[in-house]
Amino acid sequence: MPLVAPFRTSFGTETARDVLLVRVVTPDAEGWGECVAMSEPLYSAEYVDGAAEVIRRFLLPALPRDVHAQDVARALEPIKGHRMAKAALETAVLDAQLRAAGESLGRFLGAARTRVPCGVSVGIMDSVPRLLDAVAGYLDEGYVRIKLKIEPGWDIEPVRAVRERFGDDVLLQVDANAAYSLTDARHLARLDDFDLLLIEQPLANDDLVQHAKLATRVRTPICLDESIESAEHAAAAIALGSCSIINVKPGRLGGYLEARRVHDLCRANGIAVWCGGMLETGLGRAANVALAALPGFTLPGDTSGSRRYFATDVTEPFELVDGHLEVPKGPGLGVEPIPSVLDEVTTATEWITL
Ligand code: OSB
Ligand code: MG
Repeated sequence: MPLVAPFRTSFGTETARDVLLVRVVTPDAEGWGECVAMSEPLYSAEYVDGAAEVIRRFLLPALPRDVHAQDVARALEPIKGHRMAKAALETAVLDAQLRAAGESLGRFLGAARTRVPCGVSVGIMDSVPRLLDAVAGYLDEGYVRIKLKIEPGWDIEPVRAVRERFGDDVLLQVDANAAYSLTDARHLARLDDFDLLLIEQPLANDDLVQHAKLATRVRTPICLDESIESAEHAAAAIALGSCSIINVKPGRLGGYLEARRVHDLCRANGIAVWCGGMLETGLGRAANVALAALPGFTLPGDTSGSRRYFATDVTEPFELVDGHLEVPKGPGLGVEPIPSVLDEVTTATEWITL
């Protein structure tokens, strides 16, 4: 699916998403799960063709025919990693189960609100004026929080420019996608002047100890994304003091059930969470919005409207109302692919019978 504009981060530029959708068909219902793995293994080790392969070859054969969503993770446990692939499968099973039971995902997860406030993730641009135009457009659309992607050479100046143009009241944060090292601590401390909500994943994915050291050298709160692949990682990061905020991304964590576990753990430990995104279509977006309605999600998420990324979404588009998205109320994800749109973007399908 083509993106409305290139999305540049410190690890690369996306112009389209190659989306893997898992559709589970049971005697009672069908369910959908979106795999958030990207085309190339640049954000994490997973990539979309690898996810398809591991699902086909290892994950599906490990599932009992009548598996309950709550038992999927345990059944898949012997297979290491591949959390985005596992998440897609578990979500599809859960969606089918909830549709059969007539229960919405929000209700199942414990949503405490009917709508969630929305932030937007703004990519690295060719120039500061272009960035300011993009941010102005998003603020006009009603986004309540701006996240700027940063990298060495695109950090202090764009943040300063956004603060100067839009003022101190705009909720503003940055995401480095692991582009810095601890030797950049003094440079990163210059961001302290701009009253940011947080700096997301400044250092490498596996650097929990270094993030804890960085946290003593910058005042801006540190938020982890890539580093947290499970509730155990979250517990370790909290114990070490590596972060005071966690970006909860269900794909990265292996599914919505593990995401809820991380939410519960953080809530009990006074660690704020917010819902991240991976350029999801309406299917993944619907599930993220349900998750973001849980009570511990105290910061706006990267739950933007469909048109932030796609001119035509595979579901009815999610549209901001007063800076918020409505939590779907229907059974399961509460949204379905529009058959004609799905057909048009489908490049391959594969059916596997258990
Ligand atoms: O680091 O949060 C990230 C997109 C792809 C991979 C990683 C990240 C992102 C985003 C966009 O920041 C979030 C979204 O709007 O879906
Ligand atoms: Mg991130």
